[in-house]
Amino acid sequence: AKEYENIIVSRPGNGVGLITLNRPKALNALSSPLFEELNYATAELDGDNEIGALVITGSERAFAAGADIKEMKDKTFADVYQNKFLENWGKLATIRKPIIAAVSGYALGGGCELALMCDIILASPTAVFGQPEINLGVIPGGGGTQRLIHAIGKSRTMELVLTGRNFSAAEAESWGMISRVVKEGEGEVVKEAIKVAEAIASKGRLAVHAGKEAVNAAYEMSLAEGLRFERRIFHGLFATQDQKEGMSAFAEKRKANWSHS
Ligand code: CO8
Repeated sequence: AKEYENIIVSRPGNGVGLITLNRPKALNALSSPLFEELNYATAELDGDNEIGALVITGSERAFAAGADIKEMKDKTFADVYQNKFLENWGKLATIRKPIIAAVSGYALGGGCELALMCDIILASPTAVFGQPEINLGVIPGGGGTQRLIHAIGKSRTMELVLTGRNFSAAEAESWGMISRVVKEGEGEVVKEAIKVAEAIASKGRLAVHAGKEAVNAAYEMSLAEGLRFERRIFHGLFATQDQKEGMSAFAEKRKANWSHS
């Protein structure tokens, strides 16, 4: 197993891989080495047959307070452009297994964008979201302006991106950016995220991957194309053992035993 310095990888539940961001002194600021480790760990869990879903979390105080400002401070345009600075962030969105963000405390800038790259967001009542990049003389660079639009609409996205103001878990919930706010208490949001991940991991993997792929396609396609894409994937699942098993189990009034094939 690989040794990590900026994250902790564990397996807390049935079929669940948990990645805990672990730079407490910097409020989990997303440095390049941290993101390299995160990409490595998510790819490894994605390829692991024992794992059906992933959870990414931080600490009670901070999910992640953004990209590492101290690392970025002295970089020039030539540095960031030529070295494709932070381009590898996009890799997270290519993971096939569902990823749940369990957010407590600060999820600012790149931290908010990291949560938005995940498939499901659960938040503690203490969560504080925001895209404060405007206060640093820049704009979001990890999808904030694009994914937020889809999640909460133009007017709110404009307000948040242009004022840099923070917003609460309750606001994020009322706008539909997150699934829900969990009950207060230390560790509650991670516990709840693990439960959701276990529920997903207990299903047939092929159908889960297909479901994620189809939902994500809605971001890229027109309604007509998306509906056709969905129908084709739906048709394709009739070639799987899990479809035979799932429907037979229903008819025979028993629990399905997925072979993930
Ligand atoms: N980068 C580096 N270090 C950080 C960061 C950060 N983003 N956030 C906090 N820290 C460090 C602090 O410098 C401090 O370190 P030290 O003890 O050495 O001084 C330590 O963490 C604790 O922080 P504070 O003392 O500031 O703690 P407070 O409780 O007083 O404040 C805040 C907490 C409000 C979260 C405050 O730390 C803060 O405002 N942080 C910066 C938030 C921010 O602006 N984030 C956006 C960063 S820019 C970004 O994310 C761009 C994304 C681009 C993605 C591009 C992808 C392609």
